[in-house]
Amino acid sequence: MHALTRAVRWSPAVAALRRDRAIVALESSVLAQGLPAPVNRDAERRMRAAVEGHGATPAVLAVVRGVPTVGLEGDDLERFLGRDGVTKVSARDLGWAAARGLDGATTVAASLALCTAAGLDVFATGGIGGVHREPAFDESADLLELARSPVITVCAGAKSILDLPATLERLESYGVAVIGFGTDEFPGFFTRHTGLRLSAATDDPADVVRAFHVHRALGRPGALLVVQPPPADAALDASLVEAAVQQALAAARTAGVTGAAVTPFLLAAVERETAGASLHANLALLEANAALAARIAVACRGDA
Ligand code: PSU
Ligand code: MN
Repeated sequence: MHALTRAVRWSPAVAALRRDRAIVALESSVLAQGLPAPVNRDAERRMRAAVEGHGATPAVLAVVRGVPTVGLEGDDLERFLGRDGVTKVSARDLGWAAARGLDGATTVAASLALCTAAGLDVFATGGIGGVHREPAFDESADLLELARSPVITVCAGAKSILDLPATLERLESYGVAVIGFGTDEFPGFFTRHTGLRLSAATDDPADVVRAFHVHRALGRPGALLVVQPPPADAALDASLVEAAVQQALAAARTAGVTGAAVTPFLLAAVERETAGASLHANLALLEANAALAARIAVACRGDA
């Protein structure tokens, strides 16, 4: 058991279950910035049900009116799903969001920081941020936080809007282990295949747990990134996605979008370009990742 920190508040519902059940942490930026209303509500519900269906407890991470929180629920969750007045919070923004009493939706980077502070071992998301393709240098803080957060992180790879070969290279430089689950390729978020080979692949959660224990015993600082392709019936065709991404990048150039706004802007543009098919894929993969994270979290506890 990790030391508890007063800097993080546990919701009563999650706190009541934390002794007996495995917990799967979930991010909130995907709910408040990545997905439009009202489907963000479906996403939250489906992820929650997937985690519970596999015997674990979901805990959405967020900064709630300035308080870093494990378990975003009730009226607070409603505010975040409404999206208005909710700031996108990366790791560096946590202290500031708290100091100003903001509602902050945590990205992968900020969520990993909260996992580490709260002693949570397993985290699920849709796709991590990574190295952007253009126009200027832009690399998501998700990568650096993965390098220093010893957390099993389940995702469908990095978002299709990114430079995936460069992102995978960066993960290697940073010492982040990448394990394919049911694949030996780095998935393309909306697409199942990228042709980017991985050196580790399994379809057994126990392998992930064993690797994590050794990783921790050696004092390795970083994450174990478990990647699985999006479900086959929701995945998109690579050429369709690439065409949509090109359109989205052109729109971002025209609009002069920079900084934290880039990722939400590109995701929304891809959604328009694919007539909502990307949204369908996004929801399906979030649910599948939450389910896999729950299986791993349950196996992790059994093995502790
Ligand atoms: N994946 C999605 N939708 C999202 C994100 C990921 O399908 O909204 C969010 C995650 O919170 C991720 C963040 O950490 O985008 C990355 O943003 P940036 O590139 O600004 O670091
Ligand atoms: Mn950025």
